[in-house]
Amino acid sequence: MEENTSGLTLLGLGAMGTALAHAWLAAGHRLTVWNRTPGRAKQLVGRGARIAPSAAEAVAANRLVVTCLLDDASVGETLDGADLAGRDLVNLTTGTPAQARARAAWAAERGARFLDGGIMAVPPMIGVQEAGAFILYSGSRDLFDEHRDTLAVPAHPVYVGEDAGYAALHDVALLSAMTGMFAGIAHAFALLRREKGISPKEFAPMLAGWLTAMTSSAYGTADQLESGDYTRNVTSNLAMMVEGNATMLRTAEEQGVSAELLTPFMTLMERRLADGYGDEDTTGVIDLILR
Ligand code: FVH
Repeated sequence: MEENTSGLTLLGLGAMGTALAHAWLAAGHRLTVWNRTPGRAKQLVGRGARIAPSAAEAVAANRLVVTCLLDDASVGETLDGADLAGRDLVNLTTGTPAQARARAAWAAERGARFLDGGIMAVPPMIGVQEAGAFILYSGSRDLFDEHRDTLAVPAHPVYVGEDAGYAALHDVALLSAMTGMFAGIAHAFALLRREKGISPKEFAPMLAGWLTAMTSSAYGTADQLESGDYTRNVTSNLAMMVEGNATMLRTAEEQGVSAELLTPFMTLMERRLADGYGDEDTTGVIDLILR
């Protein structure tokens, strides 16, 4: 396959890879695709995509090569045997920071520039500018700057640093915060689950509004961490919050709900209070979990 300089190659046509392909094709980009299971690529031919017979030939077709595969191991498997010299490799496969750093070194040994990406979106948000999706990037700044317009097509690109591990680290930090929020949502609905007089659909806007209002606490935590003063601008102190925990635990008991989603965090709050930090809020918990 002949190399072209303005097109791009996409390896991986799962749910996310297919959404990326549609976005680039809709924006008029020349796209070469490859997928392990070839049938998944066929639907894109009618939209103008070129199907490469092998991953190596797909890599040879364009300077810019994007991978969106299951995991880091599948990236290694797919690119094994491809000539990466002179390529700009952008890996949108979710992985850990250490995997991203190792993949960056691996790409450099093969003569490629490397950018790791963390997609903060689900497939239907890709290519929909108003959906609020963004993609975190870290690694080669030159690669990012040169391909910024192309990278901006699926979702807003956010560059977070030369350290190739930073995109994955930001990604996982955001997903971890989301996981805690999902735990809270699950517990809240469980409390109401057996109440005939409370409709989940009526409660949902109240819950979403409350969580939205509470997210500004992230700024307060950041300010305390950067100043080193965990008592700065405290509005609800730990001593008061631990008292409130008792009410939450009693209510869970009354409603026949296990408190297992809440207790890990509450236990840490109690430990911090017992250590004498009742005039802080919950920022000190961060120090307790650092190993
Ligand atoms: N889908 C989502 O909501 C999330 C949103 C945030 C980012 N993730 C990450 O994106 C990567 C790809 O996710 P996906 O949704 O496209 O995943 P699948 O639909 O499961 O497709 C997986 C593709 O990977 C290919 N593949 C798997 N193993 C291998 C292998 N050993 N060698 C070559 N290719 C492999 C698979 O091929 P096939 O099964 O069709 O042959 C698919 O193309 C992922 O890192 C998410 O965490 C998505």
